[in-house]
Amino acid sequence: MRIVNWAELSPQDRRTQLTRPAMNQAADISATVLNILTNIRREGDKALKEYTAAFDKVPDGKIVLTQAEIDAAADAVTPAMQQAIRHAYDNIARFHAAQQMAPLVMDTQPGVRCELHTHAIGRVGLYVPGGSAPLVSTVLMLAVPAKLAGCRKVVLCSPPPIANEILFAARLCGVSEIYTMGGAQAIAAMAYGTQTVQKVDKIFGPGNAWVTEAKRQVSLDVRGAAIDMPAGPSEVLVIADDSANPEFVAADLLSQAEHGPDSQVVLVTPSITLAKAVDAAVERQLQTLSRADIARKALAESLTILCGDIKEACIISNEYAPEHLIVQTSAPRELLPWLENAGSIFLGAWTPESVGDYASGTNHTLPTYGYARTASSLGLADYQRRYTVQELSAEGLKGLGDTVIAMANAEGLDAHRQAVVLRMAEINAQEPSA
Ligand code: HSO
Ligand code: ZN
Repeated sequence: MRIVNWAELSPQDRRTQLTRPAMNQAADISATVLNILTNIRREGDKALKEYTAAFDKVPDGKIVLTQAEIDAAADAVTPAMQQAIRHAYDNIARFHAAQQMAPLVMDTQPGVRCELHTHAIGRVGLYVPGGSAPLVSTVLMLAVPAKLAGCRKVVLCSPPPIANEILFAARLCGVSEIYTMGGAQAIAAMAYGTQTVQKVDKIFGPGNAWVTEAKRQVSLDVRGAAIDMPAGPSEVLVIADDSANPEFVAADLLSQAEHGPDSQVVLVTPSITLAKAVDAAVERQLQTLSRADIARKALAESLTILCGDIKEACIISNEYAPEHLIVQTSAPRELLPWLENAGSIFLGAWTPESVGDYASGTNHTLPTYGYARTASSLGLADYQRRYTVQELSAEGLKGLGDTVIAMANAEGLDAHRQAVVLRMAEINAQEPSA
């Protein structure tokens, strides 16, 4: 991995080092994606069939899986695998169920009641990518909170052939409908609906550049659907000091690097000894990995930053705002107050990113590409909307009316004023005069 010394870099160079590579395909594919979206929006199933035949190789347009097909595939999953998926499911369900917010009800002044409630988003669509690694964990991360939030309709789509484990997890989570389709056409079908595919209100899940661009476009169209979050390539930043086990650090960097050639991997450490030991360990461990080719490509773009001390490491991490932040230092929890921008934080030697990716209970759907500065990790709240309620008694309106009248006067909005004045007059008329 390339090593840079933070103290020797100018402010401009520091910014450059922390800049992610541009996601430059977006411009090239946006016109094609728009075309797919428009055709499916206008022609529904007819266009969808053509795209799924061309891209997903579904020849007869049969994209809906029957319950019998789902059952046959799910039942074929080995008992050991079923047990692992159930174990992960239990932890994820426990952590997400606890996120349910109690309604907020309060009187801001006597007779003026204000309430904050949540309601599940009605229909959600989950996208689970196919490709070289079928992400069964992603089914759990997307579908568990959807069901716990109480979404009425939870549909899932994934390009064929859908792995049995994905279907087992989807059935376990109570997904209502499963479609074998992928790519921009899948996003379009869920966002706009077709004769076969139910329109959804919000779309969740990772995907390739086409899926990401399609999600972006439908989220900007009022006829389309909302989306979970903007997405970029997956990434990890590790803060480590001399106390860290270089083999552990190397393994964590590699588990990110194996996701894809565009994965981002950054090590920040004040210790040149550790940096060198990690580098050697990465090289050794690469020999044993099935996806070493992919990992090598990601590592070629990756970076080790030598910093002055651990506090500076935190500042660098905040600047980068990583999706995953792993802290392997002598007192990792003490750094938490310093760490401002990260999607999910993994504290200490016994907490590899893998546990959060699969089964600790936290969600692995996280803001990438620096969006961790403002965006949050996926949770129950993303499947709900908040709304407020207010109710005033006559006493409440009496106590608040003059303020509202004064403000309506200031804004020159007579009808607003009148709505209060009329009622105040009625209240005064009803009150027995003293
Ligand atoms: N690290 C990925 C999630 C994942 N890892 C799924 C393994 N399977 C993005 O957070
Ligand atoms: Zn992962």
